[in-house]
Amino acid sequence: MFVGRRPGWRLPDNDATPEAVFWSRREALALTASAGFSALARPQRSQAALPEYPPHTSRFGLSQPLTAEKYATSYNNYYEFDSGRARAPQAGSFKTKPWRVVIDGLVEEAQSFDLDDFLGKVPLEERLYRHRCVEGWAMAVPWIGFPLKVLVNLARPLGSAKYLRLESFMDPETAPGQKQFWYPWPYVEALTIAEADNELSFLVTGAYGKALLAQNGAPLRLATPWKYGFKSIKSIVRLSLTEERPITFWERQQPQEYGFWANVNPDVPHPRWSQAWERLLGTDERRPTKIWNGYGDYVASIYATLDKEPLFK
Ligand SMILES: Nc1nc2c(c(=O)[nH]1)N[C@H]1C(S)=C(S)[C@@H](COP(=O)(O)O)O[C@H]1N2
Ligand SMILES: [Mo]
Repeated sequence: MFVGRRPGWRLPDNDATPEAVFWSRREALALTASAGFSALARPQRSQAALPEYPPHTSRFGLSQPLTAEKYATSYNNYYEFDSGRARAPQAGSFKTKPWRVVIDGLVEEAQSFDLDDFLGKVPLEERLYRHRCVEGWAMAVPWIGFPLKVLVNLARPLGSAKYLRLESFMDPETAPGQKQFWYPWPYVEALTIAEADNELSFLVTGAYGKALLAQNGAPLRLATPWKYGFKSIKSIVRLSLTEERPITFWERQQPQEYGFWANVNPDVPHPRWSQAWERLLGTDERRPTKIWNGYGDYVASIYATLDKEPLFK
């Protein structure tokens, strides 16, 4: 019998919410959901399911229901397209194929490749992850993708590399938000090497059993579920290993409010609101925020020697 340690984000089959059950429950709840959602911008609808993608009912699970797909794909945050409430890109004109990705900086072998070519070679898996936006809403999504370290290790980082900088696309013609010159475009995020190497750090190419939709960050976005959602950078075109700590998009824009670390903590309020509670997207439920968004068993050790850093901002 296999008695290896089972990661907490991986539950036995019978713990994962069966899609049909969760759907009927969420559809019922949707009838009572507030009118706010009906006013949202029309999101890009489903692309064809990709046969090579793992099935919905994977062995990765959570102890809470998934967020209904229609909320996770319509209540979005994507400033390149819309800084308003809906924030779903008018995705029709956003071309995510072909998509080139570069990995460079302090590496032995910089690479530039077509994402589809790369995805033909890397095994994809499904993970049910919680997501906590710094603004107080939360969701749980069945992402499809592969561990971030798979891509980073391809380029063989040098010993001098201390950070991974991730950069989104730049194209103000298709992304009108990028004409708002007061933002420091392109969107940039960063992790330490230890964070990027952590098993939870995941590059996402799909969700809900399908190719990722533009509003969720197609064709390649990050998921670091123990950090506030703004770390989960969308539509990545470049990953660079650096020695200096990169200044991230929100840190550059509003350093009093947003820092580099952005780890979830109910006890450290945002300067303008409490982080003690979170609102579950698509429901009327509120529940207490968990430190590290509930993923402390996997990530707290990264920070054991960093107690002088502002880890929760
Ligand atoms: N490039 C880019 N990535 C981004 C953002 C953005 O505006 N631009 N918003 C971030 C924020 S604040 C959150 S909460 C999540 C939202 O992801 P979702 O729309 O898939 O829920 O994306 C993050 N990644
Ligand atoms: Mo967010």
